Amino acid sequence: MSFSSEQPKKRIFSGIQPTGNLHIGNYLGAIKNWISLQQDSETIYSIVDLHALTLDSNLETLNESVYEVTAAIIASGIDPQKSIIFNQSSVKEHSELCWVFNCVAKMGWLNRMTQFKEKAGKKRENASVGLYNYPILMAADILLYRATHVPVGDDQKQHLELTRDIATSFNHIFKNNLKNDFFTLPEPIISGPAKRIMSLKDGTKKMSKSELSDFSRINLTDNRDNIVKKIKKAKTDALPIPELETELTSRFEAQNLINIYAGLEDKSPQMVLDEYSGKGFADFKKDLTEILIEKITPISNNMLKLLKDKHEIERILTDGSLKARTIAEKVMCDIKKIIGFI
Ligand code: AQP
Repeated sequence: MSFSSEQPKKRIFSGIQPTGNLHIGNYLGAIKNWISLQQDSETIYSIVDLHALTLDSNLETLNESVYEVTAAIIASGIDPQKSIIFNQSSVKEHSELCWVFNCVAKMGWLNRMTQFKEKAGKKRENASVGLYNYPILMAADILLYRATHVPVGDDQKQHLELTRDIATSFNHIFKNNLKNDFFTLPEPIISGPAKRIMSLKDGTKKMSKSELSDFSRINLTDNRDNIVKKIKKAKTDALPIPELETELTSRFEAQNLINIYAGLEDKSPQMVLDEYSGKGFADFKKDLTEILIEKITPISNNMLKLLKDKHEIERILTDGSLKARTIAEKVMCDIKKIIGFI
């Protein structure tokens, strides 16, 4: 696949934070889509290490996490021959464009972002300015490559809407210097029953790398024993599995396990209910455990193999960075001309 800095017909960009072990939420909500997209599109996938700086708790493990996350996405099926894989900090234009967008976006837009509210929590005054600005950097990541599509989990939908607002605003502010809109508006790709996988301990909370309890998630590095224990302990309710999806709406934990099963097996939740309705969760959990083991074990084995050769991971990232920079430098140069910088 060859990549140019011109506006492509279809170009995919997505990123993942090096903030600890990836989990099945990351896999089903993002990476699984990334794999299929690389067959027929230009695909650019970034380990977004600048985003990881937004929380102090990520700093200690940052370096190690970059290797782990890179290994995890390759082990899951992202092919460095087909996709550009690179670490965000190695392409300085991300930060440069972020500043331009800081001056395009409005405070009111950022004040509406729910992820900031969730992550900053009650100690908002102590949150970093970077955490507040996170969606602006995300807009720069996407628009720097003039991406047309962004595969993300449901949790990132609001940030993508902000990216579209920034692109529209940029096109409008500089319309006198442009023949046509410079940025096309990127579309989200959010699909399937696994677009928001919830915590195994609380079906109202997103499964997350930074949640303290390891029992809240299935990591891509979990072994058979861990998976058995975690699914056994996963919260459910006393009712049997229902016939219809509508009967799951207020049964958050039950719905989450059905969605995980459906996502892993490429089935709709209704197909899973057709198979299990009337049964209790004990039988269902046994089957879900086996499917998880079958899907995750090859990924974690592959990942461990890749992590034995860190130089190879560095080589892949350096190669990806060179390719990413070729596009980013040209786009940034165009943007500077449009703004009027000399
Ligand atoms: N629970 C989830 N269900 C579905 N998709 C998810 N994603 C994350 N969690 C879920 C998707 O995974 C991609 C990479 O996410 P990220 O690591 O860059 O950031 P995040 O969304 O903040 O993920 P975490 O796990 O919650 O990380 P921490 O705890 O470090 O903040 C994105 O496409 C995301 O939608």
